[in-house]
Amino acid sequence: MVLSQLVFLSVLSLLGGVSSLETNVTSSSAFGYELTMTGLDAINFSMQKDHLRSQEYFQTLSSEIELLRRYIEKIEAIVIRQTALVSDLHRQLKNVANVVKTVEIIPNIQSDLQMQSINISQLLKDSSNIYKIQQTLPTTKMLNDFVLQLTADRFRTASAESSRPFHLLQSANLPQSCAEVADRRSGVNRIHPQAGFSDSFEAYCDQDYEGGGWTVIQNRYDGSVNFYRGWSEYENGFGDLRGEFWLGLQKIHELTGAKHHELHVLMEDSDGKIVVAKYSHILVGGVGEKYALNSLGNYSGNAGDSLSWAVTMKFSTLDSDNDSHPPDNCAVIYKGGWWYGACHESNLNGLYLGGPQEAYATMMCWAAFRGLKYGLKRSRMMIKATSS
Ligand SMILES: [Ca+2]
Repeated sequence: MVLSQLVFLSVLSLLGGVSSLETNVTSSSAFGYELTMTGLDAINFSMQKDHLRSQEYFQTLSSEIELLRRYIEKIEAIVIRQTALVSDLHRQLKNVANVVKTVEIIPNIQSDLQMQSINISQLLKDSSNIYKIQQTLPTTKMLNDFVLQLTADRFRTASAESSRPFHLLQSANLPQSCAEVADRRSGVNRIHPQAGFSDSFEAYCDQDYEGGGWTVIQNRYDGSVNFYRGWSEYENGFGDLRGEFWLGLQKIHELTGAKHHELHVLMEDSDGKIVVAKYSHILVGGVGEKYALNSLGNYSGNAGDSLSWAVTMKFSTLDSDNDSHPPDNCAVIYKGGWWYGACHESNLNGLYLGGPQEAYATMMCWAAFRGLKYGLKRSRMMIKATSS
């Protein structure tokens, strides 16, 4: 407004100056010039001010643009991060999907595991059965001995049948036990405990120990004969009468049933110490009673009594469990044939192992003498007919 008024006044001054041009030319021209210059200065000033304002405005605009640019950069960075996050999330989702799939097949895995568990327990059961069967299976040596025994039996039966009348005639003259054998030298003799009732048989007679007349029913001293055997062998006897042997339950039954017999059990340890357990009256039942140890009478001796506990016990072997131990067969556990209860304090038909052992009670042992973790060196069971 000021600028336009000045310009207007300047123009008026110029116009007014024309009418009095002639009268006052010099003074009017100077004044107009000054007015014009003043107007131009004002215009110049105003333009400079506008220029400054424009500069300020542009600076402000530039800084705002710069801020905007930075802001955009930040947003771009955020977008990049978000993209990365989204990508990561996508991967995680994939993983979750895989986990879900796995979870879905867990019931199948569980079912498979159950099947495998059943298979394994069946395998264990089968293995256990096989082990049990193996334990009752005879060894090659046992079979060989058995075949030899059968051959010997057949030969004896054949010879007995072919000479029956003579045999019967002979029987009447045979001694009933070793105590009646005329020959006073120790050795194998034929005896016939129950003439006319059962067959005669051979037995080893000890005529040297305590006045002689002893029938040896068990003899062990070097482990050359396997004593871990089945029922029929313990019933009929096995081994060599001139070496290690078991006379046989049927024969022991016949002897002790026919006459009053005492029993002496001689034992020796690895140090050469010899002890004896004496029993005044041994009586072994028949096959119907599983050859039960029906009596032993009174104990005496220096070995200690580790057999009286077995009175009334039936005989058990690896294939005939007649013990008083329901869950297992003591004969299998303790590797012998004996009058087991639940299970024993003596195991004279156990394994032949010399001296102290880690194993418990599986060997030829006698609790009161050297305990149940000691394998004895010798064992000899003898019976003798007495008048009492
Ligand atoms: Ca049993």
